[in-house]
Amino acid sequence: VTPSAYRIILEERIAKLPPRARAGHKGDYGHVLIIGGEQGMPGAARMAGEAAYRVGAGLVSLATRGQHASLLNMARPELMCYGVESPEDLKPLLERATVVVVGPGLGQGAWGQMMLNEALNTVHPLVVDADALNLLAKQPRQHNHWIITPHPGEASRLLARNIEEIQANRFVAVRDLHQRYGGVAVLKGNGTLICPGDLPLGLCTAGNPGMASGGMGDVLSGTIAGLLAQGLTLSEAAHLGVTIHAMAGDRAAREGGERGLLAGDLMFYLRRLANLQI
Ligand code: B4P
Ligand code: MG
Repeated sequence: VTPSAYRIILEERIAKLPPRARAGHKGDYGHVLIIGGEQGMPGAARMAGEAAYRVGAGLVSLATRGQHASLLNMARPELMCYGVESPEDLKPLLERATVVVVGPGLGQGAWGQMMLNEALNTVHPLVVDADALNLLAKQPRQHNHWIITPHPGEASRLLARNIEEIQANRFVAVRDLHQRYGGVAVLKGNGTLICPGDLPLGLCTAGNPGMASGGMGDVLSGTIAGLLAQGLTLSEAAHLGVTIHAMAGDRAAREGGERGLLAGDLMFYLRRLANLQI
């Protein structure tokens, strides 16, 4: 990759969300469905869902394990939470959604695989993260209507090369992810890279190591989905989502320091950044 093939995310790449119309209603701002929350991991789905709301999605539903549905609903009552145990349970939820996220806390068991298979039938924009990526690595396929958001560990499985190799050649890796899987590829980490396919690579210089803590990735996938729900394209949502997620992490770290930063601390700043339009 030559230097001219990539550049820092420039302002022109940062799409603006239009102001909300005076008579706007929740149906105008999309319906995000988050699929995840296998046993022991309901929090991941909750954080993705909350982030989608905080950047402006009109409605957010969670499709999760049956025993987690009421717990998640109590934890964040604005989230509509459905216990799903079969593809038939998921179908009507997929029909109502306008954007789908699959992966946060999905696990790699039979339930997760079943949910992923069904989610891949959607015709709507799809964000694929976490264990959905680990499952995808076992059965690679291409789509043009998805954004994949691997960290270097997931990228190593998706590309069948070791993490050191990925990290030493991140620009090559993100392009290879796009070529092998289609859509928009986001390679997370210090200096997150975005390969939209039709534009030079984007590099995000915001973010900090305080963000190396559980749940940060789930907040990113929900953020991107919330932006897609408001009508941004895959490429616009990936660029704006990565940028405001990293900036929210920087603002939260400025307040209280990097160490001890929690993914949930970003929510307050995500809302501000989604409104301020950086
Ligand atoms: P998992 O155990 O699968 O982690 P996870 O559940 O996906 O975590 P989460 O969803 O909270 O965070 P994510 O990374 O998705 O995998 C962790 C394992 O993967 C590690 O033990 C390691 O083996 C490997 N791995 C992951 N990242 C690695 C790296 N950078 N180098 C080497 N090995 C790595 O999302 C985190 C979010 O925070 C992203 O948006 C990311 O860009 C941001 N972030 C994290 N650290 C940052 C930093 N230093 N600077 C800027 N942004 C940062
Ligand atoms: Mg993750």
